Amino acid sequence: MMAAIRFFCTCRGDHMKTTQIIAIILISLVWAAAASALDVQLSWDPNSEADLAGYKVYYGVDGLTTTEVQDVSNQTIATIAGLDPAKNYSFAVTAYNTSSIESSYSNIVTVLESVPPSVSISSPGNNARVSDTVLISASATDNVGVDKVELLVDGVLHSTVTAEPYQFSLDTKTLLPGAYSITAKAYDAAGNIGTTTISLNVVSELTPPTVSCSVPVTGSASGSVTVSCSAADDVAVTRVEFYINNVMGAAVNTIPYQYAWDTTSIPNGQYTIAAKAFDAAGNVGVSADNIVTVFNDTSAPTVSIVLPANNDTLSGTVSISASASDNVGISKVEFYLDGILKATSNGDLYSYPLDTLTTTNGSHIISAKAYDAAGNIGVSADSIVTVFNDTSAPAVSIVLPANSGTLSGTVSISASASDNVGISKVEFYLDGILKATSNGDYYGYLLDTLTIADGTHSIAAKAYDAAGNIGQSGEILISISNVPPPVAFTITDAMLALQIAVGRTIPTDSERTLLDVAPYINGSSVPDGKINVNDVIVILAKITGKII
Ligand SMILES: [Ca+2]
Ligand SMILES: [Ca+2]
Ligand SMILES: [Ca+2]
Ligand SMILES: [Ca+2]
Repeated sequence: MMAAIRFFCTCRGDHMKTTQIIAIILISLVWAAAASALDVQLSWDPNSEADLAGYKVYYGVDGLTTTEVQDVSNQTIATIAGLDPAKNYSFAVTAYNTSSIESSYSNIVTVLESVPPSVSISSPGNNARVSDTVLISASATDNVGVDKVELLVDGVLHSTVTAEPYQFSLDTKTLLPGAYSITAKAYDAAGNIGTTTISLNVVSELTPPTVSCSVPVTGSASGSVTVSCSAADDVAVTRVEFYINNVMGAAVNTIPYQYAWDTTSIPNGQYTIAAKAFDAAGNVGVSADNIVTVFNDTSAPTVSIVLPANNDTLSGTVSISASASDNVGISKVEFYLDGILKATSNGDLYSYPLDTLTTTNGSHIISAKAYDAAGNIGVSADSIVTVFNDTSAPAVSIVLPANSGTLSGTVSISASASDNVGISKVEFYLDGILKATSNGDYYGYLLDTLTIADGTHSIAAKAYDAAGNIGQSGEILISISNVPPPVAFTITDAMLALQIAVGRTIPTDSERTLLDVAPYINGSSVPDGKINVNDVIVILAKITGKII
């Protein structure tokens, strides 16, 4: 550290005893930071006496009562190093001659302490936003003493305070909104100056908007979620910003303050929703946090056909069933036949009845789709089935008895039946009334004709297949005759009748002769004298004229 001080020394040279340095003039004084040691450079006018031997520099703190001295020989320049910049130093120079006679002090020059006050602005903070009247508080200290503190706004002196507290009242209403530099300048008695500068942002008002938000979901949020905020301000809300996990998602300038938050492009998990509301002065209100759990179901259900099994053959109405599961839940299961939607099942049991008669015989594909609430779709493997419905009726015909036959006693009734699939039973009808059912390989039964009246009867059969198709046979007509064989009446029978007619066991010869026993059968004479069963017997009693 170098301070250069130049003295002009005018020394009268006539008498060394009275040698005087009559003028020492400071020509320069330079030093660096006060915190470091100070070097002061002195120079002075030379003494012109012939016996000059040298110079001595005297210096002391706060005057020359107590001094240090340095003999600097006959140089007219000296550097006093290592001084404390926090102290006031006084300097003087003497000249001495070859007889060691020393002059009195030259003029005394003083170097004041060079430590500036330290000053800071404690409030408001740097870059603070202010409005109306702002109290600016500064603190200033100095190694010696603070004389005054000045407040400058954008470099222009605003006011001065000479004693603590160093507080300044700044009316910002006289300022246009914007940034201003605020400088506090502290002076000490030595004229050292400490400064500090902050920036203040002058705004029209400082009341921030209020804002609160809601996310109208319960439980997990998914898809597009509407975040709604309400905001109010003493002047006007100019903007609401929406934040998801502290990252702005949207800014809205007008009511309604709503944000359609798309949750489908973010990972599932917990999110913090908040909003900031701004007014024209730049004041910001921040909402409370809303914690939302996002869950978007991206897993499709699994589904499989349980019934029918692959390669099953189906007929009639069959139950189609599926098994389905999902990480969240099944909303519905659709059943497809050959790719065409046939049924939708919403309940716990995923099934429906398929009437295979509504489709063609042959190979068909059964499949199912399962949906979850998020619209994910699981598709089952195909179940390949064969539909076969028997629509062909059996053929049936009566084998025995032959048509138009005459029957008596117990006779066999039989039929022949065939079907494209198989006969399940054959029914036998007599005169339209079911008489017997045959399930075995042989379609027949025994008819006891004695249980029915003699005469003409009809016989028919019906053949059934497993599908309920019925084949009807042709009708067979039979004649039943169970009358005993006719018995021939003889002359003996006629004699018996004569005996009954005459009232004697042995008719007389005359009666034998005169009575003619002439059988008439059904109104006709029977020349051979025989009477058949059921014939009407007419006995003529010529002798008595009686007719029996
Ligand atoms: Ca000072
Ligand atoms: Ca406001
Ligand atoms: Ca799912
Ligand atoms: Ca059939």
